[in-house]
Amino acid sequence: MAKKISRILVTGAVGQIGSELTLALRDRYGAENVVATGRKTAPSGALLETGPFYYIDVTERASLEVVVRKHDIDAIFHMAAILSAVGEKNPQMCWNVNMNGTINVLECAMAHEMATVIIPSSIAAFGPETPRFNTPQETVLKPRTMYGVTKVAGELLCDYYVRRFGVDVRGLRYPGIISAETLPGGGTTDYAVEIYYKAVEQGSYKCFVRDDTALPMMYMPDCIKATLDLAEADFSKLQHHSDFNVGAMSFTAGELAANIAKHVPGFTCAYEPDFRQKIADSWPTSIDDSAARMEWGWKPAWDLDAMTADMLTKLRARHAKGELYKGAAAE
Ligand code: AKB
Repeated sequence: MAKKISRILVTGAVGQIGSELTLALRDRYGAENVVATGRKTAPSGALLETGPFYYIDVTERASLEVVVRKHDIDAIFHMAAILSAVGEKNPQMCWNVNMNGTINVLECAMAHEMATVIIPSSIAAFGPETPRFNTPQETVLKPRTMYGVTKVAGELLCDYYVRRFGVDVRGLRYPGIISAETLPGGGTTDYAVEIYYKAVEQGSYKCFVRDDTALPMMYMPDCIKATLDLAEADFSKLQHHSDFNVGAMSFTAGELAANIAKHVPGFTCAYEPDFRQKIADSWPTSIDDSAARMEWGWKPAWDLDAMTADMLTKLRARHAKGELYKGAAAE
């Protein structure tokens, strides 16, 4: 019988997804049962005020072990990772953090017979040889970025621990995630978040990919729901484990700018592609997520129109309080 999740540790809890996921987990499992951890960046008030927080380095197993033992942890949501753009600037650091972090979490989960471990993957696992439209679940995985290399290796490593050691590991291939609370740190899809902040702050944006660049994206409430639903799915019904495709919406940078302009009169967007264009061009434009739909009931709720209206409402409220750009990239 599958074990029940009771006491959770979140790595990368100060990052874009980790910061909102930690609060959602605290609502669900009780604040004192969800331990937030980060490496360097100071946590926001909400993270500190609502439950325990520790600084750890996932590349050092001992620092993870101390917190796991102290809080008798039985589930880890491993969100700490170096993303694609930063990874291309420092590939060795990307390999070290992503691979050693992943194996330390897996070893720790095995040693403590944990109920479950969530280790996300990404659309970065795909590469230019992968079919770009409606990218299948099973397909060519030949990424060109170090981040993508660590995601493919991570998926294989996680599935190895499932089959070889019986560790309950699950993961999703996140698309670009868009949110109004914490800025992403060093990804290629960051333009789809920054554009909203700049629209609210200054009514214009300089985008680092071409206007015809189409990528799969997801709004944060769907991202949190997908992560929690997968974590709580019946393990015996899962045929896949660490590599679920999950889709929500796909649009070009130009369509995104036009959508924002409907709500921000006079909004303008200029396009000045940099090194991240090549990364974006190697990723899918849309995702076939039928395995996730069939195996654990995945269904997104947010589309571009609804997301834009919600993002702008939230960011305008934060702007009025003088809060924007405080939650910069976290490690
Ligand atoms: C990135 O752009 O690197 C990430 C991702 C798609 O995993 N947001």
